[in-house]
Amino acid sequence: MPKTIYITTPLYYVNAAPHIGHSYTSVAADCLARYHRLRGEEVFLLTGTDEHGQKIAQAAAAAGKAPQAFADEVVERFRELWSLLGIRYDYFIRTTEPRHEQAVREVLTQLRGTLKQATYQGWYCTPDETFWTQEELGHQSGSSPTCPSCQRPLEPTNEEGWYLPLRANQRWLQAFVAEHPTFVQPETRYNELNSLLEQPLPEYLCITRPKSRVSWGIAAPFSPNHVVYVWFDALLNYITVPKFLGRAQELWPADVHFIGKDILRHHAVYWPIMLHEMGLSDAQMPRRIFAHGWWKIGEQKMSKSLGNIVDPTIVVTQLLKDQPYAADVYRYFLLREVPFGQDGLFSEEALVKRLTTDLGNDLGNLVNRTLSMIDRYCASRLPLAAGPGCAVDDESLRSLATAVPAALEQALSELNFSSALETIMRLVTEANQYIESQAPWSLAKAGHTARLHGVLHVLAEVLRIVAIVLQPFMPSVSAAIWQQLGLEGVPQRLSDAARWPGISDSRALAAHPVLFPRMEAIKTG
Ligand code: ME8
Repeated sequence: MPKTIYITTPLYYVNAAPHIGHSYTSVAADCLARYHRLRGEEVFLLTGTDEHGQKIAQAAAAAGKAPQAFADEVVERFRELWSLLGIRYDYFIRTTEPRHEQAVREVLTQLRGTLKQATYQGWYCTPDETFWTQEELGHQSGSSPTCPSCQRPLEPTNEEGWYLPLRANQRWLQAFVAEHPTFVQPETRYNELNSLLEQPLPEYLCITRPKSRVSWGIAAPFSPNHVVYVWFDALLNYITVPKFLGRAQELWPADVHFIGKDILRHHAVYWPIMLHEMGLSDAQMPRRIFAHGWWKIGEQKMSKSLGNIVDPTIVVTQLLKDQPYAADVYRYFLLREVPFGQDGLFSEEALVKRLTTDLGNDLGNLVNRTLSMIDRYCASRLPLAAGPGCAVDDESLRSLATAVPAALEQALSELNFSSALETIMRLVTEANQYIESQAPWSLAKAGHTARLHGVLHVLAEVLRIVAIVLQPFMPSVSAAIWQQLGLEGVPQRLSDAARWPGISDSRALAAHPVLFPRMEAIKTG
């Protein structure tokens, strides 16, 4: 039985509602999952929320709520957003789920012999829930160092607890990373990991917290005075879920962990070391970690704790309120605007520009013009026959269209979403140019009916292919194009995209309202 493709998102903290950054990771993960399903593969997409730790406890206290009640409320914001954006996950794990808590305790019990009990002196970043040793802070000395990752002030820590050996695993990890050049992507992050590993790692990672300081966590099984460090708890979800669902054989190892570059160290250092200590072999390590870039506002990372966030729900339901496929417009923007892996600047102007140009002027226009001409010149029925004459033009568009699935495959094997969309949109542009060069209205005037139907046949086939290949990116738009063409259901198989012709009976078009109403409607609406 082929392995089920297992894709994960980070477990987002429930200290505040989700913003564009969170939606980015989830949209990318959903797009990849949909792509594999379209290829006929079995896929399991795991997402969820990270609900323990000091940061959540503090946010709950500030809201005057108990941590669990607070988490119960915020988690709904994530679920609602994923539903709004068409994120189709197979399981939603909350780290407060008893089955997960139990599994974490079991792992700790199993690791008890390798853990060291000691007192830790160092620095702690509460917003990142991350320890830093004086060594790692390098040149920063004195009493108020800042976090190397988020630049916020660190708090001194002096804590008795249990420690996972990091440095003892460094050689193993270095060798593993060297032998698996695609373990971390993109290449910049792989290089970042290698430079990190060129320096000595801290000797240990403290994986417990004294209850006296942080009570909101999973009780450590062997110490009544400690809870489990939130990162140790959360990372384990990737393996606890397949285990408690009884699907570990089929799912593990994870194929892609999607993360942002802010949590590379946790995923590419702590996580493999945890798994290695748990006795997993090299072949059982996660296959790929992709650390994408940040959405920024000006020079700063968009972040809940910096308070400079853009709420995706507002973008979709207010800014794009007149768009029938608002969520897809938003998905398109995120995946097309910035090469996956690089940072991007979010602005409403940039979003509206993509909507107006790529989607309105190019894609929407192609669909609308083609279907209106089929209405007018073919009595609203899809023309089946290839036309006489101009075979060279037809052939060039046909070969471009039928090559798109392979190009998509290549781009998505590298998780290059923007390049995949660029390829699809190139086909759209070429098809619009084909309309100009073939001028169906002139063919109609001159009475060249066979050629006219041939041109519209080519265009209908292009639309059919566009509907299929757009499916992972814009599922509702894909379904709409498919239905407007009068085809049944929704695109099911990527392999159908390379077939030409793929429309075998002369179906009647369905109603075809404009897919992307013009910009003015947004402004005045
Ligand atoms: O780190 N741009 O949760 P978190 C792009 N609970 N992506 C962004 C972003 C931005 N400005 N801001 C956040 C945690 N993200 C831990 C994870 S996993 C076992 C535990 C995305 O709520 C990006 O994927 O802070 C980043 O890694 C994640 O949200 C962090 O979410």
